[in-house]
Amino acid sequence: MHIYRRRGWEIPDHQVTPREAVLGRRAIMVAAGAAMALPAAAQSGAVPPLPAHSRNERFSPGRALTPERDATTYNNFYEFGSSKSIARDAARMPRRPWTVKVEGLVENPREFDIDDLIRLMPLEERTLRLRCVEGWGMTVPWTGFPLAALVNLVKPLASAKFVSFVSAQLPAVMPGLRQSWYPWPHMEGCSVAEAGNPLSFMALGLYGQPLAGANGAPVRVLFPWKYGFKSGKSIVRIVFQEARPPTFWNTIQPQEYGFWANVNPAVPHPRWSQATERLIGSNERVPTQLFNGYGEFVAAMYEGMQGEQLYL
Ligand SMILES: Nc1nc2c(c(=O)[nH]1)N[C@H]1C(S)=C(S)[C@@H](COP(=O)(O)O)O[C@H]1N2
Ligand SMILES: [Mo]
Repeated sequence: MHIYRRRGWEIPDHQVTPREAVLGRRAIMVAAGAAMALPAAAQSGAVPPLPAHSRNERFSPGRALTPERDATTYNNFYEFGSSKSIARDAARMPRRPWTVKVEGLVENPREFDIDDLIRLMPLEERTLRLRCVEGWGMTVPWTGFPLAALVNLVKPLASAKFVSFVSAQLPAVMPGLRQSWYPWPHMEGCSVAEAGNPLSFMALGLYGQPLAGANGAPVRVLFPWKYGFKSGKSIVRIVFQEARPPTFWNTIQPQEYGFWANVNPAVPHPRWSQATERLIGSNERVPTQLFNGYGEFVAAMYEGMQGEQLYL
């Protein structure tokens, strides 16, 4: 396997095109001619380019990057349907105007226009792994800001114990919402401590470009040590609260998808093993790691929580 480890003097990850992506694109152009457009080209809503930002190497994954084309065309986004091929439909996501309301048990509740939020927050690029509970994984460079920066701005009250993340519910562009047996809107949650962890991230971009609809435009949350279903897309509302919020997959099937959902290769899903994962793009199978390899940053948060189902 080709592992790409960036050194300080090298160019940012988003400027490095993985070899597979180059070959894939060339093959597409030869096969379909110049009229072939990647889904990103047709995104709806004019979005300004991401402002200048630095790179944060603290969480560098030591794993090859997933080709951009795979990360942007193989997705889970049930609002657009339950297939992996929703990128074309999700390109209809209206990315502007967009507001994110932060409310509940905080000193400074606030409704942010997305571009004001971008100006206020400390932007950085960081490369993270994402591990889906279904058994696949990817490694991509995200641009965004630490969720902790937003938490510090709104100042949670001492009574706030949990945070919920509500995704957009836009019937005009989201055919998946017609699947009325799902508990829309998509909602996810974490503890206030988890929201303040330096690994928790609010992503605005992928591979140096503003997020495409498929990856959760214009802003989505990322908890890279948890199964991917915790990382809600297209966030419109963040609520600080005392009670643990109901969450999407946990409501649908609590025996299969827990609230904490920390990645653990030793705890199988009731219907399949979690010992290994398939890297999308290369299809290589590699061992899954406890906390998706991020234990040094997050394990301490779960000490003394033995009574909880932390790994499902
Ligand atoms: N709103 C919303 N967020 C979501 C989902 C979804 O269906 N709806 N799918 C989740 C799942 S299961 C995964 S694995 C990741 C996938 O993120 P990606 O498509 O950017 O790889 O998004 C998560 N966030
Ligand atoms: Mo997932």
